[in-house]
Amino acid sequence: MSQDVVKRIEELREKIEEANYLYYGLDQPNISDAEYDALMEELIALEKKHPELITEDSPSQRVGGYVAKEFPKVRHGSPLLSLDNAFDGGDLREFDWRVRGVVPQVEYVVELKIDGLTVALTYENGILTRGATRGDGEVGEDITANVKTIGSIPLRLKKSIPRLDVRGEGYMPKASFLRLNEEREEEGMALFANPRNAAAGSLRQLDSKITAQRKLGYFAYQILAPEELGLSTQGEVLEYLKEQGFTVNPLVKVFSDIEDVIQYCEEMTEKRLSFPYDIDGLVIKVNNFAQQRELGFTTKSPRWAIAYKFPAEQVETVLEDIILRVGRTGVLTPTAILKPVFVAGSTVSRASLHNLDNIREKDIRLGDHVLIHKAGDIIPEVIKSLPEKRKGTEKIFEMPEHCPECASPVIQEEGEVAHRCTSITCPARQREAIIHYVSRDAMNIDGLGPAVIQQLLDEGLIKDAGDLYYLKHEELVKLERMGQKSAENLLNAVEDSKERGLAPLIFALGIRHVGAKAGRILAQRYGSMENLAQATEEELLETPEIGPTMAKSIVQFFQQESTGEFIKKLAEAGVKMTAEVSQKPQIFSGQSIVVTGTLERWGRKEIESIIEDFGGKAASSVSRKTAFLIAGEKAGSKLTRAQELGIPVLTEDEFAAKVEEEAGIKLG
Ligand code: 3BA
Repeated sequence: MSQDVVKRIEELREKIEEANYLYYGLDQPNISDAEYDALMEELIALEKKHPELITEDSPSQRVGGYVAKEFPKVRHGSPLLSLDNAFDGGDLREFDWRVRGVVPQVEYVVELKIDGLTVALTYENGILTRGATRGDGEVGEDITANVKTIGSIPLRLKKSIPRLDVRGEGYMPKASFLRLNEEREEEGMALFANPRNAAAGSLRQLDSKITAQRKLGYFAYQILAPEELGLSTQGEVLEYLKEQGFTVNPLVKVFSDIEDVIQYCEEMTEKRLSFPYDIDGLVIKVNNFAQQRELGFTTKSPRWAIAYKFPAEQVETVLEDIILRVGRTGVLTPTAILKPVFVAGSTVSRASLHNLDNIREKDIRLGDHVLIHKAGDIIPEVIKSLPEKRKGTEKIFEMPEHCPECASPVIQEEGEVAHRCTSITCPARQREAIIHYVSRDAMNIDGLGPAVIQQLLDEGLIKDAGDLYYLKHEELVKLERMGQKSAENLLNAVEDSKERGLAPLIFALGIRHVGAKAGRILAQRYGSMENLAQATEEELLETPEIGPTMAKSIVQFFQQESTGEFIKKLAEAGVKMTAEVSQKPQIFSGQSIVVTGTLERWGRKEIESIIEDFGGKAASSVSRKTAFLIAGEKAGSKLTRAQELGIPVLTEDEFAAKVEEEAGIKLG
C-alpha cells in the first residue's frame, strides 16, 4: 500500500499548499473552507497512521494543524545569516585553507549546533522587549509572549545597558518531546516529526500558556555589536552572555589546528545522541572579531564560520520475520522483526513496513540484510534491502489470504493500498475497537489498558465495548493483578462513562473518518443517537464541516445490523445518548466568525464556545464567507485581510453588545 499512501499524502500536501498559496498569497481561494478542512483532516489521519512519512514541510506541521498562525512581522536590526555546511574532514580542511589565506594565524571556537530554531532577543534598558523568529533572515515574527515563557531566557539582564541584541537557539528537550507526542497520540492529534518541529510549533502558539507547558530551552551564542561592549572574541561573548544571565551551551572548545577540530567533530558524532537535546552538528567559528571582519561575508553566509553536519545514522541488520498487526479498521500492517541493533540512541527490533506495495517496491525479502534508520531520528524504518548479500534462502513475502487473527478472508479493495480483514467480528478489530472506545477523548474509562482488555477478552468476559457495562465485581477480581480496589475503581470509571455524553460517544464508536471534533459537531447538530442514525448523506452534507467521505462513512456505519445491536446494548446499560443541544438563540446560525488578536474579556477557547453556543462557526481564517471578525489587541494580518475584503470588524465589547441585542443575553 505504501506507494499509494505516499502518493496520496503528496497529493494532499500539494493541494493544501496550493490552496494556502491561492488564499494567502493571491487572495483567490480555489476551494471552500470545508473542502480545505477535509483535505487537512485526511492528511493528519494518514500521517498519524504513518508517522514515518511526516516531513518537516508537511502543511500538517504548521501549528495547530490547520492554518499558519499569524504573528506581527518584525524587521531584524541586522539580518540573520545562514551557515555554509561541511560534511566531512575534507570540507573542513578546505574551509581552514580559505580562512588562512586571509588570516594565517587563527583560533577556532567550536560549539554544538543545537537542532532548534534561531530566536532573536532584544533588551532595552535591561528589559526583554522583543523575541522574534528568524523568518527569512530579514523579517521574522514577533513571538515575544511565547519567548517569555522560556525559563532560560532572562526577562531582565543582570547589568542593565541601553540595548542588547542576543541571538541563540530555542529548542525542545528530547524528554519533553517524547511526552508531548505521547499526549498528542492519545488525543488523536497530529504528531510532531521531531523535537525541532515541536519547538517550532510551540513557539508559534497564539496562546502562550500552551508554550509555557512545552518546557522549551534556549542557548545564547551571539550578540550584535559586541565590540561596542569591549568584547573582541566569540569566547568573550559567551562569557559575557553567561554573566548577563543567559544559558550558554557548556560544550565549547577552542582549537588552533583544523586537524584537532576534525577530530573533535568525529568524537562528537559518536556522542551526538548522548545529549538531552538534539544536535545536528557543530558550528566552527573564527574566534577573533577583527579577523572575522577581515574575512567578511559571501552573499548568504559569513566566511568566518561553517556548520559541520552529522551524517544520518544508518545501520545494517537482518530482517528475520514479517508479522502482521490487525488494526481497528481491519487493516493488516506488516511489521519487520529485525535482529536487534542499536541505532540513533536505542535498540531497534521492529520497524513498520507499512504495506505490501512498500515491501515490493523496496524488494524486501524474509531473511534479507537491510539498511535501517530512524525517520526524523525517532521512528525505525527499513530504507532498503541489500540484495548483494543474499544467500538464496531469502523468501518473498506474501500477504496471507486469511486474517492471522480470525482466519477470515483478507481483501484489497479497488484503489486501496491496504489489505483488510473482512470480518467485522475479527478479535483483533474488536480489541482495537475497545481500546479506542475507552480512550481519553472517547469514553475516557481509566484503568482499562490494553492488557486488561486482552484479559477480559481472553476470559470471555467481554466481546465488545458494550459488555463493559455488564461486568461484575466478582468476575473482575479473578483477573491477574486486579485487586478489590482496582476492580472497584474500574467499575466506577465504567459507570461514570455512561454520562460522558453524545459527542464523545459518537467518536468512541470508531466510525471511519469521524474524529473527536466531528463527534462534537454531529452531537450538536443531531442531539441524539437516534437522529444521527437516521441521517441521510444529503442531510449530513448540509453541515458545513462534514464532507462527502465522512457523510458516506456515517451512513454506512449505521446501516450495519451489528451497529444497531451494539447501540441497543449501550442504551440498555444506560449510556446517555443525547446531547444538551444549545438552548441559546441561534443568532449566528450558518455564520463563520473569526477571532484574532489578544482578547481581554475571554480566552480564545471561551469566545469560540460562545460563538458555537449561539449557532456560529468559529473559523480560523478570514475569507469572503466570514460574517465578521472579532479583533483584540495586536491583531495582525487577519485584520488587514478582513479590512481588504470589507468584512465587518468588531471589538469584544461590540460583540457582546451584538449578542445582547440579538439574543437578549448579557455575556459575563
Ligand atoms: N551558532 C547556530 N549562526 C551559530 C553567528 C553565526 C551562527 C547560526 C548558529 C552566523 C546552533 C544560523 C542562523 C543565525 C544567528 C544567524 C550556533 C548555532 N552561529 N551555536 C555564525 O547552535 N544552532 N545559525 N543565528 N545569526
